[in-house]
Amino acid sequence: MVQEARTDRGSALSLPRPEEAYRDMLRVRHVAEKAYELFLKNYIHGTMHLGVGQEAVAVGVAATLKSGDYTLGTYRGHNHVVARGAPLDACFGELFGREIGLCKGKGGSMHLTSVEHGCLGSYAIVGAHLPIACGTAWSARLLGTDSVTSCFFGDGATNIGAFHEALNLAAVWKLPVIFVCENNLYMEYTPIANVTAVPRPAADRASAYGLESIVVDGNDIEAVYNVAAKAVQRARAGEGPSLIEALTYRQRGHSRTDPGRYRPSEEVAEWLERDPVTSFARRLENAGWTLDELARIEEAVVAEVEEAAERALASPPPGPEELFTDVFCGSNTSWRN
Ligand SMILES: Cc1ncc(C[n+]2csc(CCOP(=O)(O)OP(=O)(O)O)c2C)c(N)n1
Ligand SMILES: [Mg+2]
Repeated sequence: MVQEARTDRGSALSLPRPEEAYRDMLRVRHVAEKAYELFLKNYIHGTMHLGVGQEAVAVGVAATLKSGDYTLGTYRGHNHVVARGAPLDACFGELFGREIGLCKGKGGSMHLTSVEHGCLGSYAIVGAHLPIACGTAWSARLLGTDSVTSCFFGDGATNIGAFHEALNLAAVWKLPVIFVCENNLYMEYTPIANVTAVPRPAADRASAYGLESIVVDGNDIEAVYNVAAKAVQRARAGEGPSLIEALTYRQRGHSRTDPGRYRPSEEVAEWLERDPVTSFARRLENAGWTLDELARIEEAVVAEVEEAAERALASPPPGPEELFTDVFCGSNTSWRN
């Protein structure tokens, strides 16, 4: 039986554009799946850190941002750059080291960057980018724009000095930045509790900087959207930073060399049950989308991802003349001025 689309669909959801958000979550998920397939075929050199299972954090926050807002993330950064709308062929091209890549193939998986889409870098040094996020937020103040910076990092970063320095500075200067800790229970192979004095690594430290303690279900895109929207509004109104701890789970190992066997199988199974993409699909179905429609949305995204990967594979590696371009920032680079 063909289901009829309901006319009031979506009215019970708190996300403004639920279908778009679903499409973005699927893009993020299928880019990761395709990247994994091509990694196994040796198209991606070095390692790669996937954010499969953490899509609701990236997409939920991105849905609260507008053009001109900044995003900084970690080596587990594909999700955030795709969620901000960077072209998929350029994302794949960067992973494959091709000319079409976001950084002409010179950065690779851990350094996806797209200034045009507000993505001011993915950083492989744990915690290093939090003070940089203070800098981009401070630049908005100096330039008199209403730009907000979103800064994503893992639970492990909360034990790094730079986390505390950045939080303190942002609070003292009331900087327009939202710090988002993606608490996925592990820092590489180490469970949080083994090396952290408090159970909630970010939220339990918020009061040290005069900030509200915010914990959110990071697998629930609506919940993420709601807390992020409030934080962004606060930042734009000049009321200073927020620190959000999003509880989530990386469904795969830390990087491609890690099968993740140190995790109890019941724990993995429990989190797979709470997969953010399928949970949101169920919610859309309850809100009036038909299963057919949801399937068609996914088919279209899969086709889009396949085509983007093909285009990237057809692109050549950067030529030797690119070796010294974009290495140092020239004085004519508009985003620095
Ligand atoms: C300053 C620094 N120390 C150690 C490492 C090695 N390292 C890479 S990822 C990682 C774990 C970080 O865990 P978390 O912040 O929770 O992020 P997740 O990988 O879970 O997203 C470590 C220790 C590093 N890259 N930088
Ligand atoms: Mg972690």
